[in-house]
Formats: sequence, structure tokens, C-alpha cells
Amino acid sequence: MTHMTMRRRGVLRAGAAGLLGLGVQSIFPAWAHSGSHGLRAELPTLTGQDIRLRIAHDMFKVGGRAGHAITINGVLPAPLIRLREGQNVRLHVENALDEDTSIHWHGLILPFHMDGVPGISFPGIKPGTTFTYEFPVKQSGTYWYHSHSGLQEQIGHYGPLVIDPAGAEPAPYDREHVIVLSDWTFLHPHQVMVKLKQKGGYFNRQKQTLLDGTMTAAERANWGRMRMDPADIADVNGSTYSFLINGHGPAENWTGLFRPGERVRLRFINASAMTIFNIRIPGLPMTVVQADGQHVRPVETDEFQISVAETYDVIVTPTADQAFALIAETIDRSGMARATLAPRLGMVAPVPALRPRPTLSMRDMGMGGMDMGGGGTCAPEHAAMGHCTPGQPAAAMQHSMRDKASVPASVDVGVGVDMIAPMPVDRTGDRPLGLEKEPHRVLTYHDLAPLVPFHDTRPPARSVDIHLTGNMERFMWSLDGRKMNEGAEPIRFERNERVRVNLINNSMMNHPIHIHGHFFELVTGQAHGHPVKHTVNVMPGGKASFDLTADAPGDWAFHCHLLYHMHAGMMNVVKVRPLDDGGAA
Ligand SMILES: [Cu+2]
Repeated sequence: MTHMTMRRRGVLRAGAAGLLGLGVQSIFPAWAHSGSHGLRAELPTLTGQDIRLRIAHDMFKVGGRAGHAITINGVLPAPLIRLREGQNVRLHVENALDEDTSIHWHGLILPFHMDGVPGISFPGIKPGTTFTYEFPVKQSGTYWYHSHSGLQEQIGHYGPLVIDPAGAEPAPYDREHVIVLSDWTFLHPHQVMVKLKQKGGYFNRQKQTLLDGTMTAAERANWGRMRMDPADIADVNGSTYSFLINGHGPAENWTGLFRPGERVRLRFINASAMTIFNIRIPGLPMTVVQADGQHVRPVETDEFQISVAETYDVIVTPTADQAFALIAETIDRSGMARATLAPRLGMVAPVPALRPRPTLSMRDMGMGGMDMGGGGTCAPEHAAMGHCTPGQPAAAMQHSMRDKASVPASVDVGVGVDMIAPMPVDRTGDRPLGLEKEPHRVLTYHDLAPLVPFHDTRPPARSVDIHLTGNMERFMWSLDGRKMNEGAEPIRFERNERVRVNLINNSMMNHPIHIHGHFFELVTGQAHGHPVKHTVNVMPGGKASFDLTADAPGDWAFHCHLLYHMHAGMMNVVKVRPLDDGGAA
């Protein structure tokens, strides 16, 4: 590969002065002009009725190193696709790889055979062929698109998609920036998977040796006896990942410009394979106006956590002629993506240090108030159930986390399930993991109120429980103990039925659960109404329920959006019947 194929920012750094001197800068797209003090804010943008995308092998450069990437139209992240509600769109996708590929339009309401999941909704796109997606654009908001083939998403196959409303914008703004968050590794993604399989905590343990622990020796010993790791918060982390904003590493300081006094809309998209981020802009409150592309009542906050595959739109109004740091710290504090908002290029703001690494609590293990580090006290209800013996917390934990009687018989508790959080509770009102004690405001799902009521006001006619299960040590992940490729029965919904789905997280990890082709109402129990989403982060040892109107006939993917969890089997098919032709297959 020559440096000319290193996209997005490799080009100029590789030899800008010489090349420009030779008058060949016209071969570089405008976005590659970085200068020495921050990069242009614009993303390459595609609009109109006919959009052409070419998926190809490429090189990507970050932190002075180059690695193999899959890019779309030569850029990482892929171009911004900008549509308008009410239009039709044809997206011609050429596969220039030597393997199958696909594009899934994340969060879009469309006919199922345009959804782009190989083996579920279409056959995939063969090498050397072009597939044309065509559908009417029925919604507005911030979305994204990505591969649903193998592990391609990890190496660059993702991009932002913004749909402007047909009518007035309910959350007006003067300027906007699209902020695509992602994670990049120079390891081949199949190597990442192999390492996770060899040792579920491979990357975590690698990192732990680099960080000072905050636990006492006794606490450490307790967790050790349980063969559990309270710092097991992210499977893959900063020990291998570079965290990117719009394709730029933290040192590259991607800069979004503003004029003091402007209302600046930031469209955050978490396009990571595996990384949950905590977002804050020190000194600048953020007003959340959209979640997952759906308008919410404006709510001001100082920090929010964005799980993988979620989107949040916020509006900030910086009035001072100064730079602000945009900090996306990873959930396990092993690294950060960082950008700058500034009135002029070249300005920087102080970058705060990574905060101390959080550790899991008993609540994260589905054990409510049990407190393991405090010398073995436990909540009366747990003691009464034999789940906790004061003074012997490790023994009690070990007992109850392995108690397979705490899930119903419908859950297959074979080798793929090594621990079961015994008493998951609704955590949609909890502050996200690690942000419990922050002194400032932190967004929770309970803060999200829909701007307009959901169109279907029927109460659910029935409910379905789905357990989020796994064996962390062997990196096996499943729904109800069954892996996608090992005979999991599809989840069946009657067309137009209203159903409550209870996601019960029996594991100690966060799982962002996503359903294709539908939005759901996240049940928060709040009087201001339930937010409408396509992805919900289910906290460790937690529960989350959503009410779904199964109004999209077809076969749809339903999965954890952590790429390697999905790849390990944490996925199923949702079948909504009958089809438009009356078919029931
Ligand atoms: Cu998961």
C-alpha cells in the first residue's frame, strides 16, 4: 500500500509539504486538509435519491501507525448520508472486497428485505457485485449504518446517517457537528476473538497490571475466590484500542467550530464495536433533545453514558470565546476519545485526567444491597434466602451466583452459563456504571421523556422474558442460554400485537440490546411518559422492559450490539407474522 491510500488523515502527515509543493493537492478530498492545529469539522456528505457506496480494503492510520481497514468510499468512518423525511432513496452498494459484505441501516423503519442482515433478511452482497437498497424514508433523526457481516464493523465499516425532518425542527439549532465515536485496534478482529475465547478477561487483565487498584487485599482475595473480577467492565479496552472521534485519535484533536452564542447541535453516535463511553464537555452543560433519533423533552445534564449503538443529540450554547474539551471516556477508564469545540482552529482546552477505574458492586451482580467489601454485611432479604452469610461474603456469593435454580427452566443452563445474577432489578433509573458518585448531573433513562406520545397506547397483551446469559471465563454469550447458531427458537410476535419484553440480565456485564425494524417504548414508569428507542443498555445484574408494537412484518435481527457478544451467539431472530402476502412461514 502506498501512503496515498491511507485515508482521512494519513495522507497529509505522510508528506504534505512535498506533495502540496508539487501542486497535486487536488487529488486529496477537502476533508484531508488537516493543517497542524486541528482538523476540518466537515464529514464527506452524500445526499439525494441515488447514493453510491463502495466498500473496499484500505489502510487506516492513527497514532503514527497504519493498519488494514475496510472503508466506504475510501473514508473511515464512512461518509455521512444525509436524507430528508418523505424522500425515496436508492443506495447502490458495491462490494470491492474479496468476501461477502452487507450494510444494515441502524434504526431505520423499512421493509425487512432492505434491512441488510445476511442470513436473516437478505443473502448478503457477494464480492464484485452491487446490491441496491431502496426504500421510502419515513422518519427523521440521527442514525448510522454498518456491516452485519462477520467482524467488518471493527475495522471501519460504519458511518453516520442523518435524516432532516419534513417539517419544522422541534429542537432548532444554528450549527451542528456529527460526532462518530468508535474503537480501533491494530489486531485483526479474529485475533481479538481468539484471545477473548482463550481467556474472557484477556484484555482486562492486561490492563489491570498497568493501573493502580483501589481495592484492599481482602477484597481482592474475596473476588479471587469467586473466580470473578470486579474490574471486568469492558471485554476489550484501551490496552489494544485507540478511541476515535470521526476517525481521529485523541492526539489528533478533531475540532468542531462554533461562534460564541450559537446553539450547536452535537449528534453523538456510538459506532464502536465494544466500547461504552461517558460523554462530558467540562464547563458546558448539554441539553439532550434526541435519543436514538427520537425527540425527547429537552433535558439538561453534565454527563451521559452512551452505550454501543445508541445515539444522543445534544445542544450546547457556548457563549465564551474559548475552547472546550469534548471528552468521551471509556466506561472502564482505560482510555478516551477526545475532541475540541472552539471558535477557531488550533485552540485547545485542558484535558482532564482519566478518573479512577470503577469496580462492580453487589448491585451489578444482581444482588441488590449486599455489600461485599464492607466486611460481610448483607441485606436481610438475602440472608433470609440463604444467599448471604454475614462474615463469609465470598462463600455466599459463590453459592448464589452459581445457583442455577434462580432462572426458570426455559433457560438452558449448560456450559454456556457460568454464573447467574440471582435477583436482577429494574435499573433504568440508576446512574450508569461508574458514574454513581459523580458530583454533577448524570443522565439516566428516567430523565428521558418523549416529546410526543407514542402512537400505540394499548397496554401490552402479554409479556415475554428474555434472559441475557453468558460464561465470562470462556467468552460464551447467549440469550436464554442458547446461542444463535445452536438451535435457538426464533422469537415470534403476532403482527400488530402489543407485547412487553422483559430483558433480564443474569450476567455481570452491560448489554446494549437492539431490535431491528422497530422502535419500542422503554418502560421507566415515569409520569412524563416512556422514551422511544431502538437500543437499550441493560445494566449488569439489571432488568429493563420495553413495550413493542410488532407492526413490521418479516424476520428481524435481535441482538446484543457488543460485536463480539453478538458474534459469540448473543442474538436471535424475531419473526413478525403474517407477512404482507399473508405468508406465515
Ligand atoms: Cu452483550
